[in-house]
Amino acid sequence: MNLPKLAIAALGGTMSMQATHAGEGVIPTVSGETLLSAVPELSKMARVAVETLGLMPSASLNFEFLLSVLSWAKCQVEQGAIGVIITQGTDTLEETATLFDYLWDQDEPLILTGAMRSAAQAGADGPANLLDAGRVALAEKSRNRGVQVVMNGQIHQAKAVRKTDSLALQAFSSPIVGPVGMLLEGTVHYLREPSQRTLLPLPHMTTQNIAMLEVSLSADTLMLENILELGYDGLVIAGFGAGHVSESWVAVIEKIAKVIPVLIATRTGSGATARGSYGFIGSEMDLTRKGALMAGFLCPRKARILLWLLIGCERQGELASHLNNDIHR
Ligand code: DAS
Repeated sequence: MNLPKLAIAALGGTMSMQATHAGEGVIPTVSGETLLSAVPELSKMARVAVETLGLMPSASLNFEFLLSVLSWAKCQVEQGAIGVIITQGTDTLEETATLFDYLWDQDEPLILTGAMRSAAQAGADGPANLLDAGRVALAEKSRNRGVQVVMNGQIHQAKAVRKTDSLALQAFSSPIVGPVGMLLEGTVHYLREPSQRTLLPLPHMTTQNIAMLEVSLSADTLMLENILELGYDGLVIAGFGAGHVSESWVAVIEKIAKVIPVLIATRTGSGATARGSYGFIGSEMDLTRKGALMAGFLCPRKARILLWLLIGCERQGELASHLNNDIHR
């Protein structure tokens, strides 16, 4: 039988983790090949090409490495894969998904998955997530949906998904919009039509540094005051509520925004920044007048990815046009 080609890259994360000695913490050691062997059903559905591109906790992934993973994924599609899966740690999965989604210019699905329980743990979810990811990656109806995250029986759009629980099996959610689909009895179901996506060119620079600061009650301005001196190329602030900062931050932000892009997102974990509701010093209207940009529905981490990419392809002038209040883009 002529089975379709499915490509899988393993990068590490809890899915690949086990303890080398009893009583020690788990570390990434399990190869992609071994992960695949735990899911024999996949090899009945597709000709699977699997590679272990890394074995690391996702906290240690970086942009350069991820760009090389993306280029590997594109190569797989050129070589006939009808879908590609990347397995990685869940801690930074929402950021990787966003980065890839801005750059994935293929019709074929690129699916990210991981696990909340390590390979040797009772009830490990890695094999189930990998099988579900395979089902989604191979489904014709997954085409033209960009990058998606498959975890715990749900499918999430890259731009909407966030890790919202540290240890629970149901660690991922898409605030406001919910999952875009789900797996029921092994079948892929989508709940919405594919939404419009923003595609960006590959960055030709990767050395730009984007700082990210979160506001907090009665916070000092010490770190903020040093952003320019430290040579940052952009700043994202996880602001209060609808995108606000305290009065003491405003003059510093105004100074920084004259030199580098400053993006204000919300630290709340859900919802958009405001545009024209509040007028106090440190409000969204005040900060916008002083040169900052409001991130809309992009959470601070996703806003940082966008800023990094735009600076990397010298298109930061387009930043404002990418920050609209359309949750899907
Ligand atoms: N929290 C772990 C995970 O879920 C570690 C990591 O992100 O690599 O995979």
